[in-house]
Amino acid sequence: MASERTLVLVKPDGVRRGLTGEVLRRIEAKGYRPVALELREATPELLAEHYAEHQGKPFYDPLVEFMLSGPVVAMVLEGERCIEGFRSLAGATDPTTAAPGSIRGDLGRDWGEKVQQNLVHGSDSPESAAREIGLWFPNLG
Ligand code: DAT
Ligand code: MG
Repeated sequence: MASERTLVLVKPDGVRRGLTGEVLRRIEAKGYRPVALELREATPELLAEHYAEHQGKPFYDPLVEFMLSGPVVAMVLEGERCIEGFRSLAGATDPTTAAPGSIRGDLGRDWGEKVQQNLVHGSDSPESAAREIGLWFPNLG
């Protein structure tokens, strides 16, 4: 299968807790390579597009507020099947029950917030990846 790309975010909780290096270590140890990487402040406009599928859900407003609470590290990874591969590294959405061995399972937990603070985002399909990479890195060739 041809190599593919995915968009990964270390969310504000991960940056705040000093876990960017640990996330990158796992990504690189797995064999995926960043082709773009930047410490970035999200904006409400960018997040409205990024999380368009979640608009109207009960956790949407807390999600946007959380994603604006500090810088994120945005990156594009490349590698064969890296979209599903990174989702597997990340683990399930709920960090309390995400499998040990995964980023969310090893490093995340419930903090009693309305929104799950689960350290990382990864695109969930080739269509999402293309859309999200275009949003976060419009000039990437
Ligand atoms: P994922 O990040 O695993 O792709 P998602 O796209 O369904 O999950 O949701 C986006 C983010 O919204 C997720 O990372 C955390 C938050 N979230 C999702 N479902 C939630 C819920 N039921 N309660 C609180 N936060 C939730
Ligand atoms: Mg998602």
